[in-house]
Amino acid sequence: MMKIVTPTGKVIEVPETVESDISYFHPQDLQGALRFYRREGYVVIRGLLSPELCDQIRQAYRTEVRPSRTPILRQKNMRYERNRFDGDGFLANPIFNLQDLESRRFGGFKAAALEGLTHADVAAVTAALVGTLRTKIIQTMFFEAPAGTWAHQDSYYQDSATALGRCVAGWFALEDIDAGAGRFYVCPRSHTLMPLLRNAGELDFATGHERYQAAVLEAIQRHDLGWQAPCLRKGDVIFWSSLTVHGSLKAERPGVSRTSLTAHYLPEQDEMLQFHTRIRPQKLMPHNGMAVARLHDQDEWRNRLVRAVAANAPDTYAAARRFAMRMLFLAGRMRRSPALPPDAVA
Ligand SMILES: O=C(O)CCC(=O)C(=O)O
Repeated sequence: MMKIVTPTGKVIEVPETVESDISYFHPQDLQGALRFYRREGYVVIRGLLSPELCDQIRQAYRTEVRPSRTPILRQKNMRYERNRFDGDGFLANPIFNLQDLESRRFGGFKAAALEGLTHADVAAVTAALVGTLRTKIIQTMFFEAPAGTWAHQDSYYQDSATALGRCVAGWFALEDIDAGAGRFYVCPRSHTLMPLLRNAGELDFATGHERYQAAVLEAIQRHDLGWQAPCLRKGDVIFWSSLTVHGSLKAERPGVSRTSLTAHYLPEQDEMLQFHTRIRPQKLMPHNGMAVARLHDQDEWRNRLVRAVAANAPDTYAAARRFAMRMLFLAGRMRRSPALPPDAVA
C-alpha cells in the first residue's frame, strides 16, 4: 500500500497490487457488479478490454497523435492547443472528445479508441448499469500524464435530461496504472450520502467554478466520505455514476504514466442535459452499433475554421466562450426555472 494525501488533506492507503485491493468483478458477473454499483456508486470490471486492443490504441497514439502539431481540443481548459509534454515526456494536456478528431490526421487512433469504448462487452456493462437496452457515448477523454483532476460529480457538467444520475462513465486503463501515477479515485456511496451540488447560483459554471470545486471538498468532509483509488491493470475499467464524487490524485512518483480513456454514456433514448441548464443537441454517428455524439467534429470544415480561429487567437476565443457561458446562465436565471429533471439514481 502507498500512503497518499488526498485533496482534503486526509491520508489514504492506495493499493499497489490487485491482490491488496478490494475484490472486484469480471465481465461474466454482471449481476454482482450491478449490485455493487448501486450500493457504492462505482464498480471495477477486470479485463474488460483485451491487452492487444489496449496496445493497439497506445501504438496509434504514439504514431499519429504524439508527433502531431495540429491543435486539439483539451479537457482542462476547453481550448484548442498543440500537444504539451511534461518533464517525463507524457502528454500534459489531455484530449477532449477524441471522436471529434480529424480522420485524415488521426483516423487510426480514433478508430482504435472507439473500438474499445463501443466494444460489445462495454455496451453490455453500461446498459446493465443504467438499466437500459442500449447506451450511447456523449463525451470522451484521453490521458497520459497525471492530471490531478478536481473532485466533482459529472452531473454538474452533463447528465441525462430524463433524470439526473442516469449517466454512467468509465475510465479505461490502457496500461498497468502505478499507485503513484495520479490514480483515478471515487468517494464510495457519495451518490446517496451527499446531495447533488447544483450548477446554479453562486456555484454556477460561468462565475463560480472555483467555488464549486471548494464546495465539493467541503461536502466530502462534512459527510465524512471515504476514498478509493483502485489498482487498475491494462484492460480494467472503473465505472461510476454521474452523482458519484470522483477525480484523480496528484503524481506521487516520477516517470510513471496513466494512459487511459474515459467515456460518458447515456441510455440511447435520453437527451444530454448540459450544466443543469440546457438540452445539448448532438449529432450521432454509429460505431460498432453504438451511437457516438459529435460536438466539434473536425471532419466538418466549419469546425476546422473554429479550431483555426481558436488556436490563433486563444484569449479572444476563451473570452467569447466565457461571455457565451454567462449569457447561458443569465438566460437560465431569467427563466427562473431551469429545466431540471428530478434526481434519480439509475
Ligand atoms: O482521470 C482523470 O483525471 C479525471 C477523469 C474524469 O473525471 C472524468 O472523466 O469525468
